Amino acid sequence: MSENAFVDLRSDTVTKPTPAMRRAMAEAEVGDDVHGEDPTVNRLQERAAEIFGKEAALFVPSGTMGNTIAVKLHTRHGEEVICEARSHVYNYELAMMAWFAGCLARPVKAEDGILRWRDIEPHIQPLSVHWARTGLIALENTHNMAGGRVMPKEVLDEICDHAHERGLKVHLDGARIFNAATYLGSSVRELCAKVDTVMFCLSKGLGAPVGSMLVGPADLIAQARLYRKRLGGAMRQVGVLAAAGLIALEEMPKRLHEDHANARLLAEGLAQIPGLRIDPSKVETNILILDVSGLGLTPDEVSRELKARGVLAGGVSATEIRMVTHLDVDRAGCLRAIEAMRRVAAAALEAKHLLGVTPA
Ligand code: TLP
Repeated sequence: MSENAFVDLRSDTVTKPTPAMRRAMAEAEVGDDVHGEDPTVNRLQERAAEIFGKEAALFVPSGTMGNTIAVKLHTRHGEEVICEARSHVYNYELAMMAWFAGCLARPVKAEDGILRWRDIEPHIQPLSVHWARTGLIALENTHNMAGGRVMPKEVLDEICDHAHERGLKVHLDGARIFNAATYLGSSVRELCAKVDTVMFCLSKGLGAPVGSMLVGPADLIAQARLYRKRLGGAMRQVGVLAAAGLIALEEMPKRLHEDHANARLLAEGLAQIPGLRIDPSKVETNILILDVSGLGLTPDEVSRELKARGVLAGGVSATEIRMVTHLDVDRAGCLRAIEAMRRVAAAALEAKHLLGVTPA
C-alpha cells in the first residue's frame, strides 16, 4: 500500500478484485444464465453447493437479495421472522422482508448478538386471534453490528434442532460465514449442516467485486431462481462475475486469519488510547466496534478527523464507530490507523481539558 493511500476500514465490501480475479474475469467462458447456459456460473453454483454440503446454490447480485429471497421462500404474507435486534436483515435492508415477503420482523436482543434457543423460544407464536404466526428464524454469523461475533456451532445446532421440532425453518445470513469458520477452526459445511438455507457473500472478505450465493435444498433453490427473476436479479453473461467468485470461494478463505490478526492488533492498539472503549478479547474476526464517547466527539466528528489523517471508518451508532479489516489493509495500515486515532484522541482530550471538562 502506498504511503499516501487511505487506510480504508469502512467495510470489507470495499475490497478490489485481485489480479488473478481480473484475469479470470477477462478469460471467463460465458453463456446466457437466464437459460442456465453460463458454464462459469454453473460451476460456481455447483462448487458452492458442494462446499456447503447442500443440494443446490444460486448466484445472486447481492447479500440483500439472497436474504430477501430466503425470507420469501420460507414464509407466507402476514407472518413474523424472529431475528436479532441488530441483525442486517432487520436494520439494513430497507424493511425488505415487509416489502417483498409481507412479513414483520420480531427483533430479539441478545448479549453480544448471539441468539440462543432460550432467547428465541418465548417469541414463537402460533396464529391466534391477536398474533401473527412465526414463519422463520433468521440468524446471522458472524454478527456484523455486534462486532463480528461468532455464533458457535452448538448454539446454531441447538436452535435448528428445536426450530425443526416446532416445524420452523432457519435461514442463516452467513455474509461472513467463512470468517466464522476460520475463527472456529471448522468448515462452513459443518457449521451450516443444520440450517435450511444459507446466504454467503463472495464480495466481502473473500474479495470478489460482486455477488452472493444462496444455498439450500434443490426445490427451494429452483423456486429462488424465480424470485430472483422477479427482483430483477436474473443476469445474462454473468460468468464474468462468477469467474471472480470462483477464486473468492476456492482461494480466499485461506487468508481470512490474516484479517482477524490485523483486527486484533488494531483493537489492542486502540484499547491503549485514553478516551476510547473496546475490549480486544471480544474481537474474534475482522470487525471491531469502538466506543468513542469518552472523547467528547460524535462518531461523525471522529471519522472526519481520522479521514484528515488518512484513515476511513464510519459511525454505526450515536457513540460508536466500526472498523473492518480486509484484503486491502495490511498490518502496516492497521498501525497507521492506531497512530491516527492516537492523535485524534489526544487533540480531542486536550480540547476537552481546555474547556474544563474532565476526560472520561
Ligand atoms: N453489510 C454492509 C452494510 O450493508 C452494512 C457492511 O458494510 O457490512 N448481511 C450482512 C451480515 C451484511 O453485513 C451485509 C452487508 C449484507 C447481508 C448485505 O450484503 P450486500 O451489501 O451484498 O447486499
